[in-house]
Amino acid sequence: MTSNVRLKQWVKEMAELCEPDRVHWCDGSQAEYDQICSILIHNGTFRRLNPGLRPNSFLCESDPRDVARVEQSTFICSRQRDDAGVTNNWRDPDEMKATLIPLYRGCMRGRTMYVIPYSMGPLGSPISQIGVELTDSGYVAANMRIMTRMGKEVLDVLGDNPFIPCLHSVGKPLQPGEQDVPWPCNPENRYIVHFPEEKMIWSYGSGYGGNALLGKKCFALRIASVMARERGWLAEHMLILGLTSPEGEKKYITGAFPSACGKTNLAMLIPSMPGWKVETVGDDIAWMKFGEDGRLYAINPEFGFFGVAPGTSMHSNRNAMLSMRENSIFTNVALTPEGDVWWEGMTPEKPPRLTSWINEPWTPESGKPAAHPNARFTAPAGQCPTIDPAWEDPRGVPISAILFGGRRPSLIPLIHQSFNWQHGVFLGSVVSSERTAAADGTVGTVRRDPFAMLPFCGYNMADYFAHWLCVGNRQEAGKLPKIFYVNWFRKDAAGRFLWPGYGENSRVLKWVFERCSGAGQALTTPIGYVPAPGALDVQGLDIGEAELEELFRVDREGWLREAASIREYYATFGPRFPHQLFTELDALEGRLR
Ligand code: OXD
Ligand code: MN
Repeated sequence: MTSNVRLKQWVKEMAELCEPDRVHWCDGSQAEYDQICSILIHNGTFRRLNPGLRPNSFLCESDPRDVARVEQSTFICSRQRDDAGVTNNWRDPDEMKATLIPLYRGCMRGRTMYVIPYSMGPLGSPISQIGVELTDSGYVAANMRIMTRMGKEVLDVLGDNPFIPCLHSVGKPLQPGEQDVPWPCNPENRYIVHFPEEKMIWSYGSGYGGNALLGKKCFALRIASVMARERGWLAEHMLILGLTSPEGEKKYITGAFPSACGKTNLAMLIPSMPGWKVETVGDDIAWMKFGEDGRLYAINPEFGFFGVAPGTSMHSNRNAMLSMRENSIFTNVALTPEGDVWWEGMTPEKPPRLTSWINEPWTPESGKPAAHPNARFTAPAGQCPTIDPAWEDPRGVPISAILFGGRRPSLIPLIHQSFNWQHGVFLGSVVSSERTAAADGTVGTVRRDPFAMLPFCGYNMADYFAHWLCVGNRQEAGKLPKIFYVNWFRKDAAGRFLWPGYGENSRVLKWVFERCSGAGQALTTPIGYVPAPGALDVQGLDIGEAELEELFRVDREGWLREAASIREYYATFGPRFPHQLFTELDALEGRLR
């Protein structure tokens, strides 16, 4: 077990509150994982997939009411409302505890409380952090073993030091003799709660990944963003990739795109450009600190991928498909008669017969999706064929460029570069995207998602912008990463995508690379730098001059309307909003007029 007095005391207190039948301290071993999976099979939560097709892998169907992150039930409970800011749901911490403690009382009856010590980041890295999750969900325990480094070794590294306490319950106690359901949850009482001053997380009522695997969104983004601001680093919703040129020069790039907008695809991209190579450090979260040399270094705090399955195929993301070929968990996908998984977009042809994610017989004529649009795969990152040799380097990898982006059918060009760091922060602050199925809400409507952190910033977003400005001011400008904005999703008047995307995005990465090494040619436009004619390598690509022009067109009228909408958006933040961003907005309008 552990000598950590605080940890032992907290586990004891939480067990007294939640009254589980038993407490299990996870050691993180394969034998323990196998045992948890056997229990989940016995309970009807997991189904073993055909070992000949998908070794050591499981299918799981959630309750149809518990399929995505629930932003309306996610709270930042700072002492002052203003410290949570206008983009977060706020509750007074004492009031929230008074609501939750009665719910937690006895909530684990009939269940096991798993104690999961986990490290976000390589064990022992100076950038890593340790949390302990208590959960009554075997599904969570199994997923945490893939998504984090967890178990005994973490306790050894933790020693007597502080940790982030994370309490999770599905909120469904069992009466003596009561038969459990395959996916216990409590949709009427869902709370995903963060106490930023205490650095503590309480989650109740949901078993879904982003609400229940507390190392990921709750710790590595919401609580870590608070820690990062206090200590001068950055915790971001970003992929990290390594890009190597045909000459063998390597640069690392991070990218912040809203949920389900292609971070995983970009992180694992197979370049269409001969001689170029992309390697994967992470697909969702980056923690970044300045090194002694003044450069920004990033680690991926996660150990696995919790990716969106629909749309993933050998064509769209071969490396993701190979990452999940074994030792993986699939949630809310469809089952084939052979005992393997399927989802929309996995193959060009739909299979004739399946069992759908709601466990019903399915045929292509059913008229309903076979997999839920937010169906997920959980796969060990180490199984990714393109995993970067430095992905577990405790020092992190040096970052040359930061990309922002979202799904915007019009206006935003394929790529533009900021004039400087402050302008780059402006670009991050106005990220907007069509909503996707990753969270509850209307899919397709455009919303602002600054830095792709709207659902994940653990404090006042206005202070977050100020933190980004401040981080840049403290460093030598020449050592800071360059900042770009990409949009793979611009459409023509007929509604067709102008850019082929996927592997062809390597052409855009090549220009980014060249801009970072000082070679790439650019045109100055009112919104930033875009590739000069001929600077974007389109050799061998079937794209016409007219399409290229449209991809980079800066529609002054459209941008003036966008600037007005940004001004309205900025006005919602109140007095803590940094004036430098208004300066950037004024300058943009000035350049457009
Ligand atoms: C995710 C998300 O699961 O952003 O990564 O919702
Ligand atoms: Mn994400």
